[in-house]
Amino acid sequence: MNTTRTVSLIGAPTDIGAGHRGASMGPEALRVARLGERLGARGLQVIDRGNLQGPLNPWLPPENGYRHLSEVAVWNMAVHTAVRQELQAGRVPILLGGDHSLAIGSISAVADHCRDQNRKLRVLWLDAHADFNTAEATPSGNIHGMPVACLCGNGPAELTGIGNHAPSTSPHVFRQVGIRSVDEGEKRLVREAGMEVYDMRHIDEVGMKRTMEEALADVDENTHLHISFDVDFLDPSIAPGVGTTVRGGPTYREAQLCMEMIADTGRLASLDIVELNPAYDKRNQTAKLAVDLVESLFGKSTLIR
Ligand code: HAR
Ligand code: MN
Ligand code: MN
Ligand code: MN
Repeated sequence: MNTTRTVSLIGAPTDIGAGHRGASMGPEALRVARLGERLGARGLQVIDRGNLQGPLNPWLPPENGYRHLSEVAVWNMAVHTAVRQELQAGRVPILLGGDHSLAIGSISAVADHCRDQNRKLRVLWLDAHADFNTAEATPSGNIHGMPVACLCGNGPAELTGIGNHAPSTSPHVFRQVGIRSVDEGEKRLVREAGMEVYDMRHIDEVGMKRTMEEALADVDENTHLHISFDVDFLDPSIAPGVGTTVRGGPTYREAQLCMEMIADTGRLASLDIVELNPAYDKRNQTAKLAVDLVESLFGKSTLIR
């Protein structure tokens, strides 16, 4: 039996949904930090699919509450198709963002796949932000603040309709970890949706170990575990290379433990690495840290016992 897992790197070089330019350079920064080689050294087979293509960023103000809606939709359709194709081939897709609006394309593809395969979907959303905004609640119109809402059917048809099923998924599929910046209207929406949020206050109080035990509690044999890793999840003192830093995030060791506990489930089946912004980074340190953490996600451990 061939048990070698194959991962596919899919670059989506765009900042179309973001409030700062530069996340478009994320895919190359991750390659320069040797993401593919490091995963290869872990015994994984790695295919680099190169970069998807899409519209340039016109950098316009919001229209009806959204910035660049049509361009965001085009990028997400490309991401959806690419991710779906890798899943159907039995590979583990790794989306190299790009900003977090791209999770609409990747998670809608994962949700379609799970529906076809009769598998339970669980999404761990590692982020400083809840990304649950709507046109009414958003302070910015930036769609990277809206992907979770769109995936749950609360958004424009151009985005909620991506994939075979609208809505793609529902709030109970998500476990959000590291949250510490949620807009007022957005907070109300998160509460009403009953989404499980492990915010920084929770992590402060019970620690990362118990937080992850809770977040992973009902992951079972039949679970497809998707990780949406927004690099601004991390404390800015270790990860300055993002557009929207929020202080008070997980430390290096807390982040490692989070990744190691996910690896321990053995159920990781797809991944987004998003919001890395080399324009705000120094000597590619944030990309290197992201690669280090992704290695742990795929089973690299400092454990001796
Ligand atoms: N909540 C703010 C907004 O909607 C900021 C969102 C920032 N989002 C990301 N991704 N960086 O998590 O504009
Ligand atoms: Mn995000
Ligand atoms: Mn974020
Ligand atoms: Mn589909």
